[in-house]
Amino acid sequence: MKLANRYWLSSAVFAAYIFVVATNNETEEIKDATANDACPVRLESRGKCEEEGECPYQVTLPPLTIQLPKQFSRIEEVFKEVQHLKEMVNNLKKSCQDCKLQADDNREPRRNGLLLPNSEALGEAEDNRVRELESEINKLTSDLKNAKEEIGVLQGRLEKLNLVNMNNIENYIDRKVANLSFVVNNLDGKCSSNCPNQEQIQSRPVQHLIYKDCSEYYTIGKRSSETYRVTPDPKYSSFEVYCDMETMGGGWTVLQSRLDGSTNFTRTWQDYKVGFGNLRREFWLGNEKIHLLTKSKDMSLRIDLEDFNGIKLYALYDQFYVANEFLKYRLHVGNYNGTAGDALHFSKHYNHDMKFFTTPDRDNDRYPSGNCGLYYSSGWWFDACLSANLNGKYYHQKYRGVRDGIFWGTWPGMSEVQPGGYKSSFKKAKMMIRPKHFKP
Ligand SMILES: [Ca+2]
Repeated sequence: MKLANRYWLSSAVFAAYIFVVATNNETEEIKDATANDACPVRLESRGKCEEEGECPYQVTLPPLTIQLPKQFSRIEEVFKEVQHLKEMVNNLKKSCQDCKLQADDNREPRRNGLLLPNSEALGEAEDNRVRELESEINKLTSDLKNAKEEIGVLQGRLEKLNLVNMNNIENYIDRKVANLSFVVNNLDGKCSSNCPNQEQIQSRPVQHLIYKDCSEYYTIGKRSSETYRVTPDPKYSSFEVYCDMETMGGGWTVLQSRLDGSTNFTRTWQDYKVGFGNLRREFWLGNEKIHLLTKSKDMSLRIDLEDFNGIKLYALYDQFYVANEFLKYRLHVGNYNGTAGDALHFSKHYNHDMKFFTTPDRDNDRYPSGNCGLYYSSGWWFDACLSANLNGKYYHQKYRGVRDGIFWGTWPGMSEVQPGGYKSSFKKAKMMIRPKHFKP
């Protein structure tokens, strides 16, 4: 650019000179100069002509001074400024490149120690890698957020599940049973109001009436203690029970009896469910039957005990209910009265109320390190483990070792036995129920 400008300036000066010469040819001054020998402009041939018309000539021009307008001096300044600006631009360009290289260095200085600042391809690879990492981080952040939301949902479900605990289920079932009982009773009423006429009755075979428990047999005048067939729930088949028609007025349905050790009470879950033994001697009526007998009426439980010294005491509970198998035949017992003491609610740590049934082969107790049913050789509503167990082994006299005999923790002198000392057992034990509001 500088050269071009100089060339342009030289051309302009020469053109101006030619112009002056051409103009002066027509003037008086030129005429005078031609006449004058001292004329500074001379045209002369040099050497011989090789051919005609092709002789070399030279023009000798005098030194020429032209007064240029002031603006021409600006051109040189402009050249200088332009040159200066160009240098500045080049410097800036270089600085920019340095900056970019430095930035590339700082972007990922530790990448395997192989970063080559001058390699554009590698720089591009670095950029791609950074973008990949950013994408991965975004994805991980999104996943984390989703996982957090899922955890929140699961926690909510867990809290709801905790609310639906066993008590709620049991209450729900109880309400359903109460509703069904109400409906059945209503249907019974409708049936009796639409009784068939006398001829129809006579033409039919004689139908047996249904008795739900021993108290209803008592009500129709039965006074002898023996076995009777009861149907506590018409939806299930009837079964035999032993009725005590003497104790406290009678009307008792016996659930359990111990008197001579003739029946083994170390039994399985299934045995305790359906019942075992001899109804006239020793037996367990069966958890399923006990549930049916207690589920639709408020029942009282009476426990009679007799030790080998001939002492007879009793415990009476105005509340007694055994839940169904789904609820592991859970015991509900309360409102104690009597002489033997409330061993079923012995203390805060020994309480059989609201406990599930446990057998040697089915651990539902509250003892975490083992099975109380297995350790004490019986099926019972064990806590962790016991302050009462009427299904323990039958000992005919005092015994030592594990207290796995028939046991009632509030019996006089029963809890004072030293560990390893002799333990008392019972000669007789009996559990029986009748409706809470029954009046013999
Ligand atoms: Ca256990």
